[in-house]
Amino acid sequence: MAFIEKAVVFLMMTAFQVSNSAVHKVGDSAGWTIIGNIDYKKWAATKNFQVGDTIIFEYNAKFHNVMRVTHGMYKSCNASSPLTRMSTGNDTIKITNYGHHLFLCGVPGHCQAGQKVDINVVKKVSAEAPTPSPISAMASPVPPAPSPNNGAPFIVVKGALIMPLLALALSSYASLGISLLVN
Ligand SMILES: *[C@@H]1O[C@H](CO)[C@@H](O)[C@H](O)[C@H]1NC(C)=O
Ligand SMILES: *[C@@H]1O[C@H](CO)[C@@H](O)[C@H](O)[C@H]1NC(C)=O
Ligand SMILES: [Cu+2]
Repeated sequence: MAFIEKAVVFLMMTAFQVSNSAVHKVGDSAGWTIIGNIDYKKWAATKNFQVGDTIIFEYNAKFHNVMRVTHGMYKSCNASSPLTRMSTGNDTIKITNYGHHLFLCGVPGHCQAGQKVDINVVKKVSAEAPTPSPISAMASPVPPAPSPNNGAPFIVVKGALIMPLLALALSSYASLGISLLVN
């Protein structure tokens, strides 16, 4: 019993993790470098970049930097007027919008040697349900009825998770009622 409950909780936490934002270290363990001919195009192609994700550039700040550039500058490895410039050796970028986020190393010769990366953030196409508006969420604080073939442990765990949510929803509902009365 206890094992099944733990397993269910673990599965639920894993499910939540999937929708959470990810952290991507450019070049993985190799980092941001010209040593080893890292193929950053290949690296980026294996990732699924999403809005909210974090990109980390880790490198030796004595030898490299990170510049965010336009498409034209990216193509021609022109580092003369970057949009932004970072040089801490451990630069973190939070993705806030869709599209191409283009970076190169501004040290002469490095971009030409392949130290450039295109972080292409595409819109998620999954059939994830849209977040309900606060009003409709408050107006229907009824948990879904458990299906008849659910095992008992699952219902226990589900109930344990749903009760605080239900209490929260009910209290919001109550405060909504009060504010409606006040108005
Ligand atoms: C690099 O970009 C700057 C600014 O856009 C431009 O003035 C310059 O001519 C470019 N250099 C080369 C080599 O293309
Ligand atoms: C880089 O920064 C991240 C947090 O943003 C930290 O977890 C990591 O340990 C840092 N790495 C180095 C080498 O300082
Ligand atoms: Cu470099």
